[in-house]
Amino acid sequence: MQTRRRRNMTRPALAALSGVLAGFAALAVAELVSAAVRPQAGPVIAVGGAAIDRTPPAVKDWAIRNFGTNDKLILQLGILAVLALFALALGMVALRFRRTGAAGVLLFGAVGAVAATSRPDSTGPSDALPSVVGAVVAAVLLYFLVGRLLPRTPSEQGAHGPDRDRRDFVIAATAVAAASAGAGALGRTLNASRGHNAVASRDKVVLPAPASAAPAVPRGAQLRIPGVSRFVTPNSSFYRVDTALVVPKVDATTWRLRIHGKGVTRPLTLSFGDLLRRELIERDITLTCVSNEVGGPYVGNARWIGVRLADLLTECGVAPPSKGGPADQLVARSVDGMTIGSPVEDVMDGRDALLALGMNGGPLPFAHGFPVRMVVPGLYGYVSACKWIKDIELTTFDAYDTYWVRRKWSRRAPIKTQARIDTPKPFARPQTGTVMVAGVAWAQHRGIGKVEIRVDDGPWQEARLAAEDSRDTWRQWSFPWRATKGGHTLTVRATDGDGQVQTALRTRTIPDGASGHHSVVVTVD
Ligand SMILES: Nc1nc2c(c(=O)[nH]1)N[C@H]1C(S)=C(S)[C@@H](COP(=O)(O)O)O[C@H]1N2
Ligand SMILES: [Mo]
Repeated sequence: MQTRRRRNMTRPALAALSGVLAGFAALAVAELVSAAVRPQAGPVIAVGGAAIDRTPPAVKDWAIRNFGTNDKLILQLGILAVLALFALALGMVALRFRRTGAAGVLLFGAVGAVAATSRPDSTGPSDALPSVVGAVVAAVLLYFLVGRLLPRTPSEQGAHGPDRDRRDFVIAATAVAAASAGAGALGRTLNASRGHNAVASRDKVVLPAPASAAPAVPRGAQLRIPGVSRFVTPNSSFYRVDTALVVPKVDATTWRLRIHGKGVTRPLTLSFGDLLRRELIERDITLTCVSNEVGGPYVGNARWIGVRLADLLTECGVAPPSKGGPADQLVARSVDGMTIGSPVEDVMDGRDALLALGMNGGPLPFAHGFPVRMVVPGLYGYVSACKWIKDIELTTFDAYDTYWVRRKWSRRAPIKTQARIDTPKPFARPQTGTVMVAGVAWAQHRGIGKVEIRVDDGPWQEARLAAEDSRDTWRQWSFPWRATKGGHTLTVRATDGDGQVQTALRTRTIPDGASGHHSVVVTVD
């Protein structure tokens, strides 16, 4: 038997297309299977999550800085682009070596399976299924599709000739594409409706009136100057920083929180209802991310409702180190495998460290930790604000390093005093005359005592402070500047409630938060 090879350029191109179609089919089937397993077990999510965990801190910081909350979308698009390239290549390999090409597809499935099962939130070997089933289907399809491209023996070809072969391929490829699109869409829909119970449980939440309500925000805490941040950040514009590619949708009715560990004489397991029935307090607290650059956007202020964490810990028999307790670190674990470590001393020193159930008048949004998260005034989010919390373990800093600490961030990270100029914006062109310079300053739990502005290399001049809400919130300030023609640099610095002046020393965000002054360059016309 002798095979005839048609040497034209379209065959490699069609083989590459077969690779891409097989890759598409793999992802579509994986999506469908993940709907039966767990949405987070899908290969792109799993590989993306593994990539996030392995990204060097500097790169992660850069990504957060440049893509903001889009960093996750960019990552997923990147993964898809890499997959598409390999799929192209495998298709072309399969034209010469059909089995090798198909085996290559299986190898990709193995990568997805390993990533999915080794995620910290993995629920077991079933997490490998989306990748494995997707890859097996894709390997078979690639073998089959490329088979349509191989010339048949003259006897097989019979009277029909190469045109019939080409038609066969087009029909097969179209069928694969259509079936994949269908499977993928169905998987998407099923995955979207999986959060149904969680959504229903959130819709049913009615937060009781807090026993201790937050005092009304003083009139005058919010300046009426265009361009200044809203004093209370609406949930829809509250910054979001986390490692979750898929926002965890937790069903509050089955959610439990366990408190256990060193020095815990009475371990507790609490339901959402248990927390709702406890004494609730309401507080305004400003959250800040350690990845916030000087002048950056990762800071927001909200009105939280929650349970005082110190009371719960005391009930469990926990004592702070200063009172002889053996545990100096409280490790919070989330349903998605995040670990966040806070000093027990800080949590129990009288500040309003909360297990928060509510944010700005409603239950927590899913993206901000529904059903329960931690909030501790004065500590950066990565050492205090665990979202989707499910477990609290008392331990020591010596015994356990949390997620970010393993990635070279500091074990302890109180929020550094910062001031930000909200208006004028960088490179603005205001008119000569009085220009309102205004913004926010924060030094949570110490409060803001003073804000000063410097124009070019001039002296520091005191800005006017807006009313203070609490020591745990940011504070607005303004400065009427007599602007003169030409280019000017405006610089701001704050002094905290303890009288400590914000340092001019510029540091990076790693390892414990950026320091230095924010400045804005403007040209006065
Ligand atoms: N489960 C979980 N909780 C988390 C994180 C996370 O990645 N996963 N990120 C922390 C960080 S770094 C910050 S700054 C705050 C941000 O909270 P927000 O997204 O509600 O603003 O959440 C903290 N809690
Ligand atoms: Mo953060």
